[in-house]
Amino acid sequence: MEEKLEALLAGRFQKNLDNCTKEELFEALLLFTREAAEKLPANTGRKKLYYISAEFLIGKLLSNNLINLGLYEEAEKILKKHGYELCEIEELEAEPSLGNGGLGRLAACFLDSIATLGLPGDGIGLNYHFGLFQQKFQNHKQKEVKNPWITKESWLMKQPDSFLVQFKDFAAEAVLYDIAVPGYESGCGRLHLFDVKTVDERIVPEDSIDFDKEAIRKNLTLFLYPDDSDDAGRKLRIYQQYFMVSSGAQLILKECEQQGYDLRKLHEHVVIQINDTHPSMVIPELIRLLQEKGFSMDEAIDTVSKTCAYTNHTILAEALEKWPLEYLEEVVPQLIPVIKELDKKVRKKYADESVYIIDENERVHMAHMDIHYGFSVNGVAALHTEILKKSELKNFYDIYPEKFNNKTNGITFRRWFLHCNRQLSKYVEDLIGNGFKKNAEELEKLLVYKDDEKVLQRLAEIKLEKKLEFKKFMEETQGIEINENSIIDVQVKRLHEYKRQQMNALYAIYKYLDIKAGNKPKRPITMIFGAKAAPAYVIAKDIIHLILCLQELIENDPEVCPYFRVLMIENYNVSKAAKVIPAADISEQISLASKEASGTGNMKFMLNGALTLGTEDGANVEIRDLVGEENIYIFGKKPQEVLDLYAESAYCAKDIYKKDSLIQKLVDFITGKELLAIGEKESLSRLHKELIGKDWFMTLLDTREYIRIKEQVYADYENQKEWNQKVLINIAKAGFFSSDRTIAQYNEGIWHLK
Ligand code: 26V
Repeated sequence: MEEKLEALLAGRFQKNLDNCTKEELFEALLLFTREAAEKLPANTGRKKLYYISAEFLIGKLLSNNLINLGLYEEAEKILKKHGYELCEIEELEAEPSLGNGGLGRLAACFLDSIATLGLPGDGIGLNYHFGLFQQKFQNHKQKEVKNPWITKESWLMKQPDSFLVQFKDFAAEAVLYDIAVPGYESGCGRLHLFDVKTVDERIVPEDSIDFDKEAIRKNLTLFLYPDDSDDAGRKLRIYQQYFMVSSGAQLILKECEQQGYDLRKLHEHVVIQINDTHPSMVIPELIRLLQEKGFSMDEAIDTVSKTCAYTNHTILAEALEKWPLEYLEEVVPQLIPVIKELDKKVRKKYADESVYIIDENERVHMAHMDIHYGFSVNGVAALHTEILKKSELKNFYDIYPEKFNNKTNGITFRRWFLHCNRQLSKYVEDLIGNGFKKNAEELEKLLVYKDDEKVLQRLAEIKLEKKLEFKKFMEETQGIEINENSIIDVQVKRLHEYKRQQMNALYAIYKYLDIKAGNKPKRPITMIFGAKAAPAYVIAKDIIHLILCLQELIENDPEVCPYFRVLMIENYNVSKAAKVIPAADISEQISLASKEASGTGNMKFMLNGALTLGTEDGANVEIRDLVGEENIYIFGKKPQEVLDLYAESAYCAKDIYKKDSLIQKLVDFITGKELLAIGEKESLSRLHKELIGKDWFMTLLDTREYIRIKEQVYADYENQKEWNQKVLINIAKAGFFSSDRTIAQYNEGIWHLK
């Protein structure tokens, strides 16, 4: 490797390992690693998976690719010899933020596991030139700035393929870039990212994310849309989605024909996993393309139905895509006859209006199309799948019980353990050997050390080391000096009311007032938030404003800040996750029960030795079942109670506010004189009003119990032996949440690849 790096540096920059800049070294490493990945044999077989998704939140790739290629240690050694630290060089990589949050990150973890398990499978998505906006804090508010990531040399490898995608009023040429996905000590998969040939990044001004919407035809792949776009944004999403699925479908058929397979047996050679409803138009598009190749409508429908499988990632009604037929007519009229035929067949068979594809308001329900014309429907955690079957999709489950199945989410341990926590994973290896790297459930071997004081002590030391690293990072990036001896209590995830960051903020107010009243905590507490709000989601931005105002208030209060601080990480993203998660003691997973389909952050924290403080929601339930009640902190109303409250419209925030003087005090603090002196009245009053007048996600319902249990968690931390035992048990039981297990189950139950 050393000679190759020297050769690259000489060839490109006339430099060597002793006199190059860090930037030059990074580029040499990138080129070296890209080539090594490209050279890996592709995983092959007689049937291939296409994981089609509007988002692949891959994050930085250098270190992870080196790990998977088995080259990390060697690279580290060579760099050290010449006076560099690999972990400093990896900082120079621009982060591809090609996803909003959990859904996109899951797709990235899945690609890693598919390649690692040797399964023939590729991702299909879009090459957004600007990933999710970059977040800046200004006047205690979120400001969005464009987020370019494509540099001259990158992981993208231009492919010769190009496809024509026809819209009503223009045609776009789709070009293809691939990113190699090396498996861990295994073969290679690919991420295919389609791009519009004519994209011009210069039409977006430097300091914003606005641009001329008229120019969109030439620039369909300019932006990843945040998950709450307005009407204009919604139409753009249809363009993007069709661009992705049409070029994707053409690629799939082309690869199939190149292999010499009979398209009439498509389902024996191809399986398409539809990641949420963003790629659902692939169903009518494939039917249309097969008709062009001589299939009758019925034959095409039958073949496609045996090829496509759908994953549902949310039960939030507002997140389930329903496109006005009119919009589709304006963008992709060629799909309308197919969609109408699909709907007609459903209407002929079933009297129940709730399962129609086109509803009475002429809106096309994308999920309904997937369920009728796919062969599998899965949820992403046990509880989530049960809710789909029993309530959200009950009418479909009654028709097709055999299609429904659960695949509990997982995370890749290469990134979320081996890479982000080398100290811990090395120590684990010393204790139980390296079998866990290939079979994560071997982590259970750690359980024999449950009473070993030395081991428990070492776990605590590693946590302290990770806190010190995080401290250094926060000092360098935000000028904030955290106390490494404090309890680090973390809530990092997209900002959404159902995730209830606002409840955590109410706790912060509680604690602030309690300390002001003279009750100092036994040990300092650092509460950390990290969250982006969708730019048009007003209340979410108000919640960020509240948290930043609280931060300002407390940082300037010498009576409080030695004991208790509230800090917000700016521009929370994948690489920042990898820094804060290993430093955390407490993992906040406090969504309103039934609303978080799974969560995957919860798994990352557990694996890195943080204890979960959470509601009975998503995968938290499975974490509890694995570690036992004693090793997790679960609180709040249960999923069924919440579903009943919605069904009976029985929740009234104002009643709680009126009856409970503590809650009233905390909520009123939002518009009290302390915060108004710092923040903006309009924003804080709007949030105050929302919490009392609406509170759709029932914050006030669980606030009291939340305060009680959080106090309990902080008190329990003082018994370090018991705390570290719980930590050890959590790490030992985390093996189930490896995405290798998830992918093995997808293959067993849905894909049948090998
Ligand atoms: C989308 C939208 C769009 C409209 C406005 C509100 C809203 C709220 C949420 C969403 C999310 C859609 C799908 C999604 O990202 N689901 C996430 O998928 C993860 C991977 O399965 C899972 O761990 C998270 O619990 C789930 O929220």
